[in-house]
Amino acid sequence: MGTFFLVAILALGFLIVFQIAKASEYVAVLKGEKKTFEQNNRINGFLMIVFLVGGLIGVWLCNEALKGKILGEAASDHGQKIDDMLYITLAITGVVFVITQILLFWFAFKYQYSEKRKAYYYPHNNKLELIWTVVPAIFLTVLVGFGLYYWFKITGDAPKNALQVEITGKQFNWIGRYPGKDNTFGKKYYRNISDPGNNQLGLLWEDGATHDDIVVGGSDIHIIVNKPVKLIIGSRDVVHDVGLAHFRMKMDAVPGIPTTMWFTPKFTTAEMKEKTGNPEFEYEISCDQMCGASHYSMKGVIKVVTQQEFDLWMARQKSNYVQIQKNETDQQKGSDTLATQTRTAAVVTH
Ligand SMILES: [Cu+2]
Repeated sequence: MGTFFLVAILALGFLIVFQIAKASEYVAVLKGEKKTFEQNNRINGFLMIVFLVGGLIGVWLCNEALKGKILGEAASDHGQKIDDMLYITLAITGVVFVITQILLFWFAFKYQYSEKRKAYYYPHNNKLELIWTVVPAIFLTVLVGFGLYYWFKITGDAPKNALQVEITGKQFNWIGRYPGKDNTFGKKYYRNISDPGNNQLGLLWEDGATHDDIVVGGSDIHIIVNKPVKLIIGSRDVVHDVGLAHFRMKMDAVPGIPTTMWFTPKFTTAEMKEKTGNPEFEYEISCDQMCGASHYSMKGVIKVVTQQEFDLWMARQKSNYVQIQKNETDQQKGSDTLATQTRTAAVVTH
């Protein structure tokens, strides 16, 4: 019903504009072309100023209305730098925007057609062209240069003491892995992936380094405050993207090609709960790449905790290998008990 009304309103609007245009054509014929032209010219010139003032007020109002509604302070060291770059870029382009818009509309108004004036023919000026090419080029080079510098830093070598966490995307959630005590991620092979067999990452058990690897769900990834963390990102199926808006970080998760990025979180989840006044606050991992029907549901959580809390949490984790061994023993025990029960039952009935 709503769509019907919308279409009806649009059609009606079109009809009205069409009728007005037609009517003004008849009026022009009656009044004489020249007079109408002059009148239209004045109206258009005046509208240029209306657009200029209205537009600039709109920009200011929009800014006021949305102030404080964006993500707030960046929660990582690199995030802070990225925000600084964004604000510097906004300030420079903002000043240029305001100046050029004022000139554009003001000139259109001031130099509207007049019978008394003849246009000055001025087709070429090398000096001017050089200035308006070189000056923006310098500014853009500096901005892009800073961007590249931080990009190489974020994707480059992490500090030696960095915590290593592997994040793997799949349709439709995340899997985290820690290297365990040996600080080495064991080998994996995609053909070994088995969800029913509790080997979500396809770890190769022949490689001893896998035995202490700890695999956690995408809502249970823990990292340490004020300690660099290196994320090793991959995917099990299609291209996903680890989006960490609060840390201002994001990186594609590509099957077969590990990508990395590192940063240092500045506030624990608990501190952020206080800072934002939101007791439900969590650092969210969103998938920033359209990856299929349930793409929207790929929410993961990164918990930023103190070193002490992290150690306690880590001590409680069992490696994927140990979990599988335990399951197998339990199953073994289960079938043994069943066999004993059947035997006992057989003896009783006898
Ligand atoms: Cu995804």
